[in-house]
Amino acid sequence: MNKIFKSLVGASLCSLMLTACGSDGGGEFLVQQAQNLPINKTKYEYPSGSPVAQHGALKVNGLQLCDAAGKPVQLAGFSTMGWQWCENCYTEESIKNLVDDWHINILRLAMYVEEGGYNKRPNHNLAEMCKLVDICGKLGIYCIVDWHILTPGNPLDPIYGDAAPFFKYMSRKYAGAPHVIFEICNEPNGTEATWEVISEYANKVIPEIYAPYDSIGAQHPLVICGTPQWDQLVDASLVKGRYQGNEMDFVDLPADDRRLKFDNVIYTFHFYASSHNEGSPKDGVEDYYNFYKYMYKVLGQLPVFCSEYGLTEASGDGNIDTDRTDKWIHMFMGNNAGNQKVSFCNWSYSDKDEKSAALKPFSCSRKAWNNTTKSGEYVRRVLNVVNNGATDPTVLKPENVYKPECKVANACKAEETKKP
Ligand code: IDC
Repeated sequence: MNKIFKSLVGASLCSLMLTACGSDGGGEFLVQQAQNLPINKTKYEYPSGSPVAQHGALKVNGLQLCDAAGKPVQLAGFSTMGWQWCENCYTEESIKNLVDDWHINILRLAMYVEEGGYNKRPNHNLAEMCKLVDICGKLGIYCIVDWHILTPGNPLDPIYGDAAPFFKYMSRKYAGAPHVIFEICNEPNGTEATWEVISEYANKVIPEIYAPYDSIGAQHPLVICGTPQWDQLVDASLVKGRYQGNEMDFVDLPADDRRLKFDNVIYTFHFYASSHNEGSPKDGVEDYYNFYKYMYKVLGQLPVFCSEYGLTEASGDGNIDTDRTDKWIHMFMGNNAGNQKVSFCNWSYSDKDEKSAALKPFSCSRKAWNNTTKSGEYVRRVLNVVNNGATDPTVLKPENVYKPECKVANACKAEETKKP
């Protein structure tokens, strides 16, 4: 392809977690810890009226993510940045502000494995992860435990060898806690990371996650599973030949159903609006790389969770495109072949010096939690509309709804303007 991407919990539980999440070591230490950790049987009490108190344990039903009462649920919030770069952005105070002021109901906890993350300081990262899971529980919002692989892009690479003990540890600790969601691998990428490889990895890790839930008789937690090419070839489990590098990105391919055989799994899609949009022509087909067209259809075939999106280019920086982001979010609100409501987390709640960050540089050290960038301001407004029922004509503009019948980008607009 033309490289479109380069693309609470009560106080007693908290203290218990802090002791259990303490010292440093990793690797064998974690394996041993996971083995010995008693399976948690704590009853969780979330603040009344909070998102988790309202919706409880989440369950995929067909194409739709539903709540404990079987009603469709759509979560919207943020992803953290890799906290090795801005740990001071994630405190109980900052997250409470996100809940109270920005109306998030989910926070994705992006724990990089490489690039100075978990593999460098396993127990420090484990402790940080547990601290943040506990804060989300205390505030009554959902959180995603994200094993943030990125480079290399093969989740089975030996460098990610702690995945199974990590998930075993986390699931024993949080078994039955309805606010905890597991994302087993961020963005598989590269030619090695085919659906066969990803599903082999998933078949290894998901049973580790489910086992403690089985042993206490709790419903399996929601597991978010990555898809090839940075979470873009979302239907790779449904067709033959959808893999990175074969230049067959969005063409129709023969059916070959190799979906995962677990009862609470959802597939990941990520977009960065300035890079992933109407795309470009190829082989005389004007909308060959049209991401909207592709995902409109996929959302009628698979349950999908957008655990990361940006307004910028795929680098996380560069041009910001709010109209094209509107188009994606309209699609997530149900404008798709399955009328599916898709949950979404923005990259990123941080003050890193890049255009996708929600806060301006140095905001976190000053505890200036509302010191928004252009991207942050847009996301804040969208959350106010989607999660808080506000009316705001500056975001989610009706003219930005994707119309599948308009084959060529902007064709409908052109047709409409032609009308007398
Ligand atoms: C980027 C960060 C950037 C950091 C880089 C490290 O924005 O500050 O230097 O990671 O690799 C993703 C990844 C996510 C990327 C983000 C932007 O999941 O880790 O973060 N992105 O490039 N996929 C698409 C874009």
